[in-house]
Amino acid sequence: MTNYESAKEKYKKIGIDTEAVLETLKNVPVSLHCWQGDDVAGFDHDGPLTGGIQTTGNYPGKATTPEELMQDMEEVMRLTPGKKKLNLHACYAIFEKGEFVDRDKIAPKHFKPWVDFAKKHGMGIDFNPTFFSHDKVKDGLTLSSPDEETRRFWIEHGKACIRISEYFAKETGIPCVMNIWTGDGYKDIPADRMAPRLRYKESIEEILKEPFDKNLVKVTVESKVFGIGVESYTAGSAEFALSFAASHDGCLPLMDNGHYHPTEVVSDKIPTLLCFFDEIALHITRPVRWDSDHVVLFDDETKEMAKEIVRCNALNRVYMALDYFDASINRVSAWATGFRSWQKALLNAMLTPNDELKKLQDNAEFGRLMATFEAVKTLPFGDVWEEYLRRENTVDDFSFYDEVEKYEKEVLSKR
Ligand code: RNT
Ligand code: ZN
Repeated sequence: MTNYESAKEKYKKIGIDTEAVLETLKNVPVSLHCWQGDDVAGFDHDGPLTGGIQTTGNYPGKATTPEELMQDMEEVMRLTPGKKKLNLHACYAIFEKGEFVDRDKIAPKHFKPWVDFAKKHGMGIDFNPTFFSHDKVKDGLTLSSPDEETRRFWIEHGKACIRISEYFAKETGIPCVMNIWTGDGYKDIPADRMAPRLRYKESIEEILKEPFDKNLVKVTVESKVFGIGVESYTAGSAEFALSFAASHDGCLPLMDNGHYHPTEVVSDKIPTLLCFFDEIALHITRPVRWDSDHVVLFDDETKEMAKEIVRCNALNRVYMALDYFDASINRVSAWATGFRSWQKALLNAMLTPNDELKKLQDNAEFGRLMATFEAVKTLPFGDVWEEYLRRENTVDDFSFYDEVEKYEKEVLSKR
């Protein structure tokens, strides 16, 4: 009997069919962000990363061209099990030699190579307007700016991105999630907290006037509590994003688990929002003390978020996207480790006897509930994980870094 077969028996005893679990898991799409590959640089500007976000580290071998970024992403896909969706930012537009088009004028054709890439790998595409790292960000503001010309520019950018998102959906046959996040806010105590939010609200409403098919493009609004240099106030606060999504047809809230106060947990917010929204979206990251965008690991809160999605039966109601960027270690390793961790968290959630545990809660058998929770923790999860990797033709955990090192030697070190 193999380790997997013995694990399968153990799980069967608590009512879990590991075969069905593996079949489900490999078909759940998770959005793989392009921006771990080049420290959120993109191809449409030379300036620094702004908007209250920052990458730290300068590990060698970073991708600097679309070809390199795609090559690295293919390596990440080879190193990870499970179904992927491609997540792009508008600043990753690909121009012809000598061509430059500003963000208010970008068009589907600037993303044609990405569409070809997605089709080659059978992936859908998600999209993000890039409201940062640009000289039209005025005094740290975009959609909430009091300056009409600035606001107009960024509204036009949003509209262009809706057109591009619809193009992605039509080309791939898979709906595109288009996420609006701006770093708009103030370093120090503002004198007016409402007007920027009203302008932000009106700007998104303007963007949404662009005609589009709501079944093809899912517009999400991402909130944030603070950013670097934007410590005192952000226009797109949690209440702002939630209220906006709740009051605008076809709009969904997006929660990034790095964007809340340290004792708040997104795992508890997932079932809450699922009571009110048909669909919600997530940015999965790892905050260390703050929104530090560390690589996602198989840690407690990551497990808990996955558990909530699974036990709410909401795998088809939650758009899951990864969002982290670490430049201090091998970027391909960082990228793939985060994806593998989320796959582990989903598998772990599916290997939990959720129905039985729910019954214990309803029957107020709290002692038994605690004991069962503890018993589940030492089930042979690793044996099922290994089997999943084997079936997905993916390297096991202990050989993973050897593969990374090989790629570093053969490709990254030559850049
Ligand atoms: C920033 C937000 C945002 C970005 C990406 C690059 O704090 O999390 O989602 O990380 O758009
Ligand atoms: Zn995010």
